[in-house]
Amino acid sequence: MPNALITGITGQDGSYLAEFLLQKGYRVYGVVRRASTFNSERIHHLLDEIEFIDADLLDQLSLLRALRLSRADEVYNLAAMSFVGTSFAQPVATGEYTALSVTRMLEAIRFVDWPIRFYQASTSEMFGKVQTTPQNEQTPFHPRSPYGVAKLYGHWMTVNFRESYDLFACSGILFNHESPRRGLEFVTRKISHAVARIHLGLQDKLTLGNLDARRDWGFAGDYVQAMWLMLQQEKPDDYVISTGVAHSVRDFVDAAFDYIGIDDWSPYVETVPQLLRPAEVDQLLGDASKARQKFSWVPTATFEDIVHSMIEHDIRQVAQAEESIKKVSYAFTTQPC
Ligand code: NDP
Ligand code: GDR
Repeated sequence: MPNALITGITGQDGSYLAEFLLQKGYRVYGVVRRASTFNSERIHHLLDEIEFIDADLLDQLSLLRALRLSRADEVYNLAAMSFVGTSFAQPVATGEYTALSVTRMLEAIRFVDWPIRFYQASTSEMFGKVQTTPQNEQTPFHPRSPYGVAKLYGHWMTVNFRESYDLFACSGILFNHESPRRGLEFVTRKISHAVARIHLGLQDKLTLGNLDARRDWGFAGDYVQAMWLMLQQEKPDDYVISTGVAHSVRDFVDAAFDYIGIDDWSPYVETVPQLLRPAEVDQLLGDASKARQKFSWVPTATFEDIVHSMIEHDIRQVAQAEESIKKVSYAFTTQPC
């Protein structure tokens, strides 16, 4: 039974990857950092199957300890400060978490005495201000945010450790991937959640920034399989993972409102300059031919599948939450006082 260590196991991708590896028969270890409440929402159904290790990206010895406790054969380094917006507000912290931590983990791997295969969660944000479309492994980088710059550092350190120390280290250059487990601050989930609330009569406005930005959106469950496939190849390498189809934020809004039967969504949506980024990535479109050729990876979910599954999930979740709030407030109103 191989051992896998996942940093970022409480995040969107970590939860799908943990499910996938458990199904494959791996023993799965997950790095969790201490917080006043354990962020276990996405892995609640797996709590009995995962071994948790207390560690933090900023504390290198805790990463070494995590390697020793897990005796990992494969390390999936998914943990990071992953939100572009926050990276403009906290550029130094983003450098610590998202850039330097990659080196902390790579150095820790160099100091253990068994072979480890390493996956680094790189991103299409490294392409940033794109010069050529679609983007593949040869496309020049031009990041447009502190997050993109930090990830580019992590990418090059992964390449450098592979070249310097013959480490089995892969960088997956993944384009945006979404799911009902996406954080509420990212635009797709912000839209699906707001549209669900509008459908249920709980909200009447959705406030957004740039509706013209274009992204190549895929489904997170498909993308974690590509991470694993990269580590099963004979040689380590870097791969672009994407669907090859781009849509605008406006298209996402359109599809979301269409799903709840609203054609003209203009009364519900407002755009505000405060939500525009200091430097924007206008468009991203990936070419994943290398992954398709090398290990037959293809995405299964379409844009419409993704939008619909997110809205269906959010309608269900918001309705349930409202129901439990009603129960609690009813319980309070019937308390003797
Ligand atoms: P999430 O934001 O959902 O998850 C981030 C994870 O990192 C969480 O588990 C978080 O833990 C953990 N983390 C953050 N800081 C620390 C720390 N100091 N110590 C330990 N753990 C920490 O991200 P996603 O799942 O969406 O993305 C996974 C990775 O892939 C990220 O590195 C992201 O940048 C990258 N990526 C994502 C893409 C996407 O479209 N989703 C595309 C390309 C790359 P906690 O729960 O405690 O906050
Ligand atoms: P991104 O995702 O920056 O591509 O990074 P996000 O969903 O935050 O933004 C996508 C595009 O939508 C525009 N936008 C808005 N974005 C947010 N968050 N909120 C809004 O209200 C809004 N209005 C318009 C943005 O300007 C942007 O152009 C994600 C993250 O998962 C990264 O970790 C990952 O590396 C990349 O995808 C690939």
